[in-house]
Parts: sequence; structure tokens; C-alpha cells
Amino acid sequence: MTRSNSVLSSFEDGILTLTLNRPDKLNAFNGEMHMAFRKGLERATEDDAVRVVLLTGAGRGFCAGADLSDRDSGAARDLGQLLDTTYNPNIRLIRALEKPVVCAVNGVAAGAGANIALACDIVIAARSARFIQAFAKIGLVPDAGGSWILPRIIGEPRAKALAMTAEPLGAETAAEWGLIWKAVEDTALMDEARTLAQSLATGPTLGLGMTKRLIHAAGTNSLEQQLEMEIACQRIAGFSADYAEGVSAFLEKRKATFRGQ
Ligand code: T3D
Repeated sequence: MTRSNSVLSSFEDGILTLTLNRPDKLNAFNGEMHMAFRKGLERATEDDAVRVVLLTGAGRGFCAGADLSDRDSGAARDLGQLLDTTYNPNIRLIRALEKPVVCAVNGVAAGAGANIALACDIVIAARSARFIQAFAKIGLVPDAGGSWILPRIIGEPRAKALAMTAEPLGAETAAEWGLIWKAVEDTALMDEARTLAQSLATGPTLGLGMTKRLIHAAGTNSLEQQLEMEIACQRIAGFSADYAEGVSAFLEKRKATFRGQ
């Protein structure tokens, strides 16, 4: 395990686990934490041994968004520039990473903390967790990609209501609305998340990465463009070692051993 002051990073069996670690502040982001998180995501991008990222939080919260405790109330500050250099590069890294990113939301996810979770590929939350678009409470707008992803996955009416009221949304309702994959018992969260990560880490990483790329592209592609993209990706997948192994394993009635290539 390597330790920055604010993000714990451990690597085992193809899984890079990143744990947001400022529990006394419900893992709210300060500058150092943004940089440590970015380092972890860059490692996930560059290191072929990493086949899955598992993101979670230490303590009772997942992430309370921006650390507001270092702000002088009323002091002017260019938050646009702050987003440009902190949250946005990390959201881009999560979305562009051609490997699954599993998010285990262990407690409250507020503001940018909620939207970082929603940028991940498969989100599992503890039943007691809440998602709060807290921005309106302090006069801000949804950021960290929230204004983009919320209407896409839950539709405008619910996205607007969540963003304008800043009402907490419980994990079970979040799952019913399709905002996340599922809500599980608090005590089962990390076991479920690790089991899922282990299964993905022994999966056909190349194909899983292209699956992510295809699903992202579907948001803006026409059917024709998407069909063309499926041809291109399936061509690559069809020449992969994992496809050959998957078919052999099926024919030989055994479990496939995918190498992610
Ligand atoms: O400004 C920019 O950087 C631009 C980018 C903005 C992106 C954003 O994320 S804006 C939204 C910022 N986040 C919030 O507004 C959420 C603020 N927090 C809360 O509303 C509540 O803490 C929660 C609803 C998340 C949880 O409530 P609760 O009752 O479970 O816990 P608590 O008692 O409020 O918090 C526990 C501790 O964490 C407490 O510290 P203390 O009193 O024990 O010393 C609290 O101050 C601290 N904490 C919680 N959130 C933050 C925080 N400290 C700093 N920054 C926080 N965001």
C-alpha cells in the first residue's frame, strides 16, 4: 500500500484500489487530494497490469465534494479555473480509461463527490449512503460532470429537481432510478465491490474497454455511426487473444483465462 496524505492506493491481482482518505472532512477534496487522485488515475491509464480501478472512501462518508473549510467567506475566487485544473482532468481520466472503474459508495456523496461517483462505470452503494447535489445550497451549479450525466441517466425532470433542491437521494432510490447499479447492505458493500472488481480484473480487458468506449459514444452517435463503430471494435476484439481463449474455453467446457489482450 502506498500512502499520500489524502488518497490511499493499493494494488493487488490487477485491481488498483483508490481510497479517498480525509475522513474527518468526509473526504472532501483539497488541492493535495486532487493531485493524489490524478496520480492514481494516471497510473491506472499507463500501467497494463492495472485491469480495474476500485474507488471508495475512508470512514463514514464517500466524499463531501470541495473542501469548504479553507474558504474565506465572501472572498472572490475563480472557481472556473479551479474546475479546469482539478475536477475536470480527473473526470476525463475516469471516462477515458479503457478499463472498468467500480465505485463503492460507502456513505454520503455530496456535490462534486456525488458526481465523481457517477462518472465511474459501475456504482454500488451502501444502503445508508445518500447522493446530494449540494451545490444549490451554497449558490453554485452542478460540476464534475454532474450537469451532463444526471439528465442523461435520470432525465431532465429528476435531474433538475435534485440539482435545484439539493435534496438527498437515498441509495435504494438511486438504484431504482438507474442512477447507480445497486444498493447493498452496508456490511456487504466492500465484499460485493471487491468480488465484482475481481471478476472484472480477470475479464477480457481489451473488450471491456472497447465496450465502455462504445457505450459512451452511443450518447451522441446515430445508429449508423454506432454500427460502424461496432464493426471497428469487433474487428479488433475478433483478433484478440482473449477472444481465441474465450471460444476455446467454451468449446472445451472450461473457465476462460483472459489475459486482457
Ligand atoms: O468551491 C470549489 O472548490 C468549486 C467546486 C465545487 C464542487 C463542490 O463539491 S461544491 C459542494 C461542496 N460540498 C458541500 O456543500 C457539502 C457540505 N457538507 C454537507 O452538506 C454535510 O457535511 C453532508 C450533507 C455532506 C454530511 O452531513 P453530516 O451531518 O453527515 O456530517 P457533518 O457533521 O456535516 O460533517 C462532518 C464533518 O465533515 C464536519 O466537520 P466537524 O464539525 O466534525 O469538524 C464538517 O464540517 C466536515 N465537512 C463535511 N463536508 C465538508 C466538510 N468540511 C469541509 N468541506 C466539506 N465539503
